[in-house]
Amino acid sequence: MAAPALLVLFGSQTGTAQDTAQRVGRQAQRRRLKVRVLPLDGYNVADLISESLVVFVCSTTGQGDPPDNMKNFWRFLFRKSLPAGSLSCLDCAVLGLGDSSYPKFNFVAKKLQKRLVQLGAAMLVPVGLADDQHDLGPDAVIDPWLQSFWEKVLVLYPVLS
Ligand code: FMN
Repeated sequence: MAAPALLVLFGSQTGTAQDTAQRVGRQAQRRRLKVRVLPLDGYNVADLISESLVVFVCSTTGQGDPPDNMKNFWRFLFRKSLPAGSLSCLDCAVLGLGDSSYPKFNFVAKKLQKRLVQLGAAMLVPVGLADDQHDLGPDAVIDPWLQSFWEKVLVLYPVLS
C-alpha cells in the first residue's frame, strides 16, 4: 500500500497545540510522509471525507470551550444533518491539550473523538489527554502517545518502515 498523505489539524488558543501539531509534522517528514499542518479553521472541513489519515491536536480553553481557530469547524462538525457514516474512510487520532485543574478537563478532545466515531471514523489510538498539571508537563502524555500513534501507522502502512 502506498504511503498516505498525513493531515495534521490543530485548534490552539495560545500556541501549545500549534507547536505540538508542528512537531507531529516534523516527525512525519522524517518518516518520508507527505504532510500538511493547518489550523482547523484554515481547512475546508467538507474535504475531510476525502482524507485518509488525519491527526487532530486540540486544546480546551475558557470553561470547556474550543479555541477560536476551530470554532467554525466545531459548528460544522456538530451539524445534525451530517450522515452517520460520512467519515467512514478516515483513519484518525485525537490528541488533546488541557489542564486537569479545570472541571472540563480536555473537554474538546473528548467530545471531538466521540463525534468522529459517530461519523464513522476509525480511531488509530485512544484519545491522548495531555495535562499541564502532570509533574513532567504535557509531554508525559504526548511522547508515549506519539510513539503508539506512529507504531499504529507503520502497521497500517508498512511501506514507511
Ligand atoms: N484545559 C482544560 O482541560 N479545560 C479547560 O476548560 C481549560 N480552560 C482554560 C482556560 C484558559 C483561560 C487557559 C489559559 C487555559 C485553559 N485550559 C483548560 C488549559 C489549556 O488547554 C492548556 O494550557 C493547553 O496546553 C493550551 O493549549 P493552547 O496554547 O494550544 O491553547
